[in-house]
Amino acid sequence: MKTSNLLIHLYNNVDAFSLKARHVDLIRATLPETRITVAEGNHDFLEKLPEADCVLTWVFESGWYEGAPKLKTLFTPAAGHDWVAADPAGRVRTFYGSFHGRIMRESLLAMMLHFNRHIGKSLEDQRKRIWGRLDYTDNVALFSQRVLLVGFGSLGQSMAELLKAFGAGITAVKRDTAGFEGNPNVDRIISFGRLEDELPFADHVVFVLPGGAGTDGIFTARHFNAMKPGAHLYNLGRGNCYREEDLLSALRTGPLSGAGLDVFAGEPLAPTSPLWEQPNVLITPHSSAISREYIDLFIQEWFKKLMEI
Ligand code: OXD
Repeated sequence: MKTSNLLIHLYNNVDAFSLKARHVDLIRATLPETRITVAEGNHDFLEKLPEADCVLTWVFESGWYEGAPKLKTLFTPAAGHDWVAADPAGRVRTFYGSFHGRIMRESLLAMMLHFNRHIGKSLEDQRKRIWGRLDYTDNVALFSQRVLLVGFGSLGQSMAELLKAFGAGITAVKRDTAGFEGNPNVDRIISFGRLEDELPFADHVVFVLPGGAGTDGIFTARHFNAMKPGAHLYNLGRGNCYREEDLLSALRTGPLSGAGLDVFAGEPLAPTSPLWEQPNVLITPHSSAISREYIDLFIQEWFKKLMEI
């Protein structure tokens, strides 16, 4: 699709999520015939919006579409639909990012290896100058383990590719499995209704689900009870899919041995949350997608989509 008037507002308080001069240079070089405006803040963005036919932005409220009569396409890096509303009139095509998997799968792997290789213990021993070589009998390799990916959109699929290379056995859970049966990176793909049958066999259960009413509380206390004793849970999607009280209870009294948590029911995680003090929990501050390559990957994906649409 040809873009004549591009308006960019890609500032984010996470520096890696903000547009840099080198990105603007690349866009100018790739689209020499396009008029490119980089907004200087929200006010400037809204002022320039009436002329734009394509927008790259982190935030867009549904009421703003009325003030954008020439707008045809809107692209946001976010995977979730939390910050950019779709056009209520359905006129403007809105595209959400689907490039995050290549970054987030490395964050997931770091969490898994942290638990499998007892890195927390090594750090603690190092601080105390302890040579605890005899305490690693529980070390385990991913190639002997089973991973259950709850959610098999672009993130889950990318994670499966990496975990498969490590030799892990992989089952994916998807609401609608049609068309995914032959995926070469998973051993099995099942519908959500069969999740409870798989939980007793999974060493690692990974949540990469979108937020919203469709996933609210879908993993219940009954599901936690069905998990394999000693299993680990990871959440890199949204924090609404289980109750944190149920998670805590599974961490304190079993069956869970640990959890790697990047997202929470409320963010930032409250200083009073008992999760901070739970010893078998690894907390990251919704940072699993933060990486220097973030905006480069977004722009690559955007160029590709522009050619396709
Ligand atoms: C997203 C995120 O892109 O959570 O949705 O970072």
